[in-house]
Amino acid sequence: MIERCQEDTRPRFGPRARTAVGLAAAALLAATSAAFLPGTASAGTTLGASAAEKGRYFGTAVAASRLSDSTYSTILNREFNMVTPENEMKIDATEPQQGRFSYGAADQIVNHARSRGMSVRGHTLAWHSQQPPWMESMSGSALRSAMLNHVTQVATHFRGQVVAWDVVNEAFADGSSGARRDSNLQRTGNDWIEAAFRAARAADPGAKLCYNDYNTDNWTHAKTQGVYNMVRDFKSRGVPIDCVGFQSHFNNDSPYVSNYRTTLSSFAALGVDVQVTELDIQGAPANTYRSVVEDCLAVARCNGVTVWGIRDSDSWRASQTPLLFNSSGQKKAAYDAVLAALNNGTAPTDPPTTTPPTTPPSGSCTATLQDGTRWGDRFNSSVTVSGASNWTVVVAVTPPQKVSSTWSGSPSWDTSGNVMTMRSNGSGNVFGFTTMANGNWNRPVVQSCTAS
Ligand code: 9MR
Repeated sequence: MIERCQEDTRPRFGPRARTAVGLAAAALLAATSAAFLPGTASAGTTLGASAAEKGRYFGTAVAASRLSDSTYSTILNREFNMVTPENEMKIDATEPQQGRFSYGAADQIVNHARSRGMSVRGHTLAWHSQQPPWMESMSGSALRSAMLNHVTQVATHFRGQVVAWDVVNEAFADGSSGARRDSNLQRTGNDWIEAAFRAARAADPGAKLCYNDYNTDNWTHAKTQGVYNMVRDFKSRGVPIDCVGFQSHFNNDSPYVSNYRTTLSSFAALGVDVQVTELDIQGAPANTYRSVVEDCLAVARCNGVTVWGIRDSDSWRASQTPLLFNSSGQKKAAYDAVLAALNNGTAPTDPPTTTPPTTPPSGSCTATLQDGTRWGDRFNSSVTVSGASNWTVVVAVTPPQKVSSTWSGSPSWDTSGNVMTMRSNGSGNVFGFTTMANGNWNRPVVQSCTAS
């Protein structure tokens, strides 16, 4: 993990950042509202304040053209503490002609948000869609250079002003392939995504760098697994990725599923933060909105929820009335459900501090694998270690099996993704993991146990 700039006062996502939020962001936010500060005793009465009490944020997409609508801006300023420009930071908006950058509408949103103590999520630096015509017609190394220059220029312009970037948006295909989406960017080479992340890190080392996509909510879907495998690969190779955004546009064709929490927690277990980035739900059923918020709050590394618009009339899917406020700006039942879920939720706890052992243990240990619960598509295993408190256990699964989540240990992976090295993390001598069978039900194999 790359160290953050110490002088950067942007609020940070995540439980490890809460001390920083409490100090650095206090200075930033105190001028506007004490209710933003985590730790306020009473239950919040707005979405942003309630989320902040739980160490999270609650955000919305914002259109610059609507800021002059007083009903819109009144709700925005009252309820939200994170803003995503809906279209104003996209490639066609920020570089309409090659090499000529245009930031007026994006700056307007950023200034509106930051002057009121709200944070900003940048959306988006590299995407197959909403490219300006000059970029749409490019290919090969010229396109690769133009894309990297765009990432560098835009991330540099907003350096210090956005807490996170959707560096790459929607790069995976729908359907059963789990593969990358074909696009002019993809055809520049499979490494275009990691190249974009490295350029963004160089341009703004203080921003969290996220991959963002839709239809990645259902843990069993190939697209979800495809993104998961990319993130796992990036983490294992040191590609600078910090977070994964789940757009979560739910409707009758792409409904909320109860394994959503598993999806969020499985990605988080890879060592990235997760966020719900573009939430809207057809018909705005209160129960589904509540479930989404509860799922986020149940995952320590889920930093916040952003809805994709304020009133139904602001939505890209207005006819589905999918948002928390009706077209007159009145709170809907889903609003009350979300607020209640935030107020009932829990703040993430900081990771336990471990006391280093006084005498360094050495030598070997024994690791015994036991079968756990089995489902239609996956199974659990647990491993009990004896003979050491500081241990390293290597476990292999059989391709095309994939380990989807782990607990009570610190995992790392070889490049194939099939060999997991699990290190003790102070939480005991039993760790566990879930294996997606992908048609193969072989037992995982313990290859070694080493005391250190
Ligand atoms: O809400 C955005 C809408 O105003 C634009 O016309 C549309 C153009 O592609 O993009 C919408 O936002 C999308 C977001 O940038 C990425 N995820 C899907 C969103 C809904 O289409």
